[in-house]
Amino acid sequence: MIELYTHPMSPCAQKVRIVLSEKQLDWSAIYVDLAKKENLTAQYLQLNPLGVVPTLVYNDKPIIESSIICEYLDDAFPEKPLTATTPYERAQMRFWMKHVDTKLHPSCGALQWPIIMRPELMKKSEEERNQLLEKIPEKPRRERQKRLVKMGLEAPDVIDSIKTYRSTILKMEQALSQQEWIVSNDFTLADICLAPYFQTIYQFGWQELFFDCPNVARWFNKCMERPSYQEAVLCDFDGDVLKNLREKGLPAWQIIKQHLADLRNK
Ligand SMILES: N[C@@H](CCC(=O)N[C@@H](CS)C(=O)NCC(=O)O)C(=O)O
Repeated sequence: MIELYTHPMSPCAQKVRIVLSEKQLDWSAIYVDLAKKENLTAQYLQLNPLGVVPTLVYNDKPIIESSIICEYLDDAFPEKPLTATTPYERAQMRFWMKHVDTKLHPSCGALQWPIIMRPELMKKSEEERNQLLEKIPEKPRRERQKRLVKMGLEAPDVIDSIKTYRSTILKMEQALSQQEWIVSNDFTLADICLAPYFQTIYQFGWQELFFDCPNVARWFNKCMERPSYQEAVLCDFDGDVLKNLREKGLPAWQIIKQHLADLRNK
């Protein structure tokens, strides 16, 4: 039995859910309420010492880190492979996956966190909030979240995130002008790992971030059209949810748009 500790809006968990769906595996979801910080309970930390979703449990063994989970699933269930075929393409695939983990993921967090998690934390007393934030195991993440709670979208992380998103989009546009998917004409784990970070753009209505990149737009539309994407991601964003997120994303867009214009004028 495969179990996945997950949250509907977590891009890392979305990646894993897309892989599970592509492979048509049976699995069960255990929802971790990130707004309530269930990810920082002693019980969850035993399973995932980093205190994050996703965690996959298979044969009673927990596996953590979303990209590693995706590769693990492709190894353990090789039917319908999602790994690129040639060694060069595999290197490219892993480059994109690493880029997502180290650059795009923190950037997405800095944009999404002030809109979704911060308001929940602000309902708590300052003491309770600080106690929760102190429990975050890794220092860079702890410090970043403290900054984002304190400064919201005014935090310096936000402009850096917009720069990272834009440079990623431009690199993707170049790659996608040569081939159908990000590393070749085959859909691979690299596409799966990138797509949820465009879901964030889409759900908040920030598509202007890639309005000048037709190949990226084509690629994301094709990702969204896949049954796996609909089953693993879009099913959690029905009309009302999407409407609500678009409303929440609008004030942030004014800030992002300004930073974007500054970047373009440089
Ligand atoms: N490198 C980890 C990152 C996981 C991660 O940051 N997950 C987020 C949701 S996308 C989370 O659980 N955040 C909770 C928190 O930071 O308190 C992975 O790829 O699995």
